[in-house]
Amino acid sequence: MTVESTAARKTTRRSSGTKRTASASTSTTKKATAATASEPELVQLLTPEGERVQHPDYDIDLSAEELRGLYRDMVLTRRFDAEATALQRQGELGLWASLLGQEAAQIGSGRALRDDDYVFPTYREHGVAWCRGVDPTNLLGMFRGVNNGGWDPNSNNFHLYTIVLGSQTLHATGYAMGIAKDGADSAVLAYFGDGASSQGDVNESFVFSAVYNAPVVFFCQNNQWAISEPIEKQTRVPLYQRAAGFGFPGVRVDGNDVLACLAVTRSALERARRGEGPTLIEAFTYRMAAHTTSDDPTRYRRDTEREAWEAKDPILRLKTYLENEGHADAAFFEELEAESEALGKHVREVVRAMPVPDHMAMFDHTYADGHALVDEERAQFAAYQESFEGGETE
Ligand SMILES: Cc1ncc(C[n+]2csc(CCOP(=O)(O)OP(=O)(O)O)c2C)c(N)n1
Ligand SMILES: [Mg+2]
Repeated sequence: MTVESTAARKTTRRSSGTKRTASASTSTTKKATAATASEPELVQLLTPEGERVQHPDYDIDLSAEELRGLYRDMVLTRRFDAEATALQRQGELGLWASLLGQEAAQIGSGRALRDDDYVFPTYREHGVAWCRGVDPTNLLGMFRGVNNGGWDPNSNNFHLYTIVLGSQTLHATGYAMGIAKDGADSAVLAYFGDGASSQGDVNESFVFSAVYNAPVVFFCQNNQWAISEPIEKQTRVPLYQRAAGFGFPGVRVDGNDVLACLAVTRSALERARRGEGPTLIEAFTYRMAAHTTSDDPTRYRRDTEREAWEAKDPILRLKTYLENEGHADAAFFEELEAESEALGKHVREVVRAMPVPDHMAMFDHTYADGHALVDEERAQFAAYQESFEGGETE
């Protein structure tokens, strides 16, 4: 069995002439959590080779049906994501932020939630949205530029996508403090990235949630990059260790292991429900695609790094496990393939049929009661539109 030794990744100073080395090599240790002073512990229940391993603090007992469900979630999410990327390339979307490689982190954590829990996502949580039952086509309106969000957050307890890095962690903390005041036992799950961990907002959220014992779980997807900035530019210590300085537990989980992500998130949510306060989960994963469709990662990272992470693919390892254990047969995989095709077709049809909104509508919901400056901008924009021959342009 091979266990990822995440901290084995060596970094070199990237001054002129030196290059960043590829990601972690694998070791042949039998223990699930190889840890030395320089190698942070990583919770793992399913190795990259699809072998089930045990962890003393986290375990999970799932039926074959539940395992197939997690696999289905990841496959359909990846398919939806690929479709959205293609739609952007065809000019149907203005932009897309792919989750490729992060399916296990998102499905594992998303499936740990109860219906009454509340989620505050970034802009990349398409897999979590799927778990919350948000219609995937609703995720595309904002990226097509036809609406400002696309869904009612309170319908699925899934807040709107948030672009301003880290700000949603403050919203999550405030919401969690509200839950505690109401005396409810729901919990809040707040997502953010390795880059966002440097934001003041995130650190302020840690302070408030710790001091007020707020029922919030911070789920950091450390996908190793913040656009072109590597994780080494964000922190001197493994991110999960920061939690200790704020007075709550932090744990690093294999973000490409859906079982471990589910087990760790479930445990942290239960802790929050018991009134024991926040937890920081660092899901150690990798952004396989570009930051967004506007980005070209070949400008700042090496192909060998991506290749090393391909061997740790979250979907492949669960497929291997399902097959080896006899939990899924050929018919299951064939049906899922057909379901993926149907989802792709549906997404394409819905996006192309999205109505073009009135140009002036973008001024409507900036303030609940209007604002003089917005009125001025509305008037300026209307005059600009009128300046074209024949009046307003399409
Ligand atoms: C406050 C703020 N600063 C800068 C940006 C521009 N920006 C958008 S995404 C991004 C990188 C975020 O990286 P990370 O938090 O690791 O999330 P990832 O995109 O890798 O999922 C930056 C700098 C922003 N949206 N908000
Ligand atoms: Mg990142």
